[in-house]
Amino acid sequence: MKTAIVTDSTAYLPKELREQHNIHMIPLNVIFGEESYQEEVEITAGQFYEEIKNRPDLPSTSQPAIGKFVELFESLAKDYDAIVSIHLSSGISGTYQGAVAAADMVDSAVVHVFDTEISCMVQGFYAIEAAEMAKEGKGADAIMARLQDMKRTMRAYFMVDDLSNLQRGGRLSSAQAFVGSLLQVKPLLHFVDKKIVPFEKIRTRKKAVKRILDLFDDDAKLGAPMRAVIIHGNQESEAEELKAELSEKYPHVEFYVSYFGPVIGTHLGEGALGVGWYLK
Ligand code: MYR
Repeated sequence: MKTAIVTDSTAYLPKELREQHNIHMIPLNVIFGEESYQEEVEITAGQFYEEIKNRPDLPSTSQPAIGKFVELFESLAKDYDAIVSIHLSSGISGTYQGAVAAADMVDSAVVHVFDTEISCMVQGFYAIEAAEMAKEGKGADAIMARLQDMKRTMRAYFMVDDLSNLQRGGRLSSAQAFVGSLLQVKPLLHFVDKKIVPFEKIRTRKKAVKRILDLFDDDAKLGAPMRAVIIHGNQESEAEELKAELSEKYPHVEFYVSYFGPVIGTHLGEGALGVGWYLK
């Protein structure tokens, strides 16, 4: 049984990691005025953060066209018996629904579409586990069951420097009055039922980071093998420092550093920081 693993660009798995695990990637788009760029293919995170410095307005984003999904699934169907396609939360993007619609149009392979209910490298963890299982020859049903099971322990908390981007893009699910009261602080955010909601109101970035690390410690102190990622919006050195500190404190945890790329960066703005983890 040969199963192909697909994820979208918002998993922000670096090319080497995708190649190492044989993960296929379909890009979302970031749109500056009339120009649309496929992220991770035509525009890197570094170029994106450079570009937004010179522009008064943030760009917009769009999901991959259904035709692109069909093209990819049909080409993979030549070499694989089944496809598992893993995507960012259906509560913040139409990408998952696009993949489901394309899966219905492809007869040459069975396509299973998975809604991670999250995004970024946390989504990437699902893709990596799926790829590890596919390499061992496990079938799509077993992979889908494991992905579903991973949701039990998957956690992610993040914060942004300026909440107005998320609010403007319509990706913050909360009562308007509550959002207004959050604009001056650094609320911790997380996903509930596929949508982004405030977790706690916190006054400063330093306290928000500390609170995330306390939440992480609640799970990590149990000593079970875990994977964790620190995700940054153009703050690589802060993320690397945090990784070094945490790796020393929690030797049983496999740490990664990743980034909020162009599409997610459009909605979070520069300076966002998040930590995600799960029990292996
Ligand atoms: C689209 O245009 O379909 C893409 C919309 C993406 C919305 C992104 C909202 C922010 C997600 C933050 C994820 C943090 C994960 C740790």
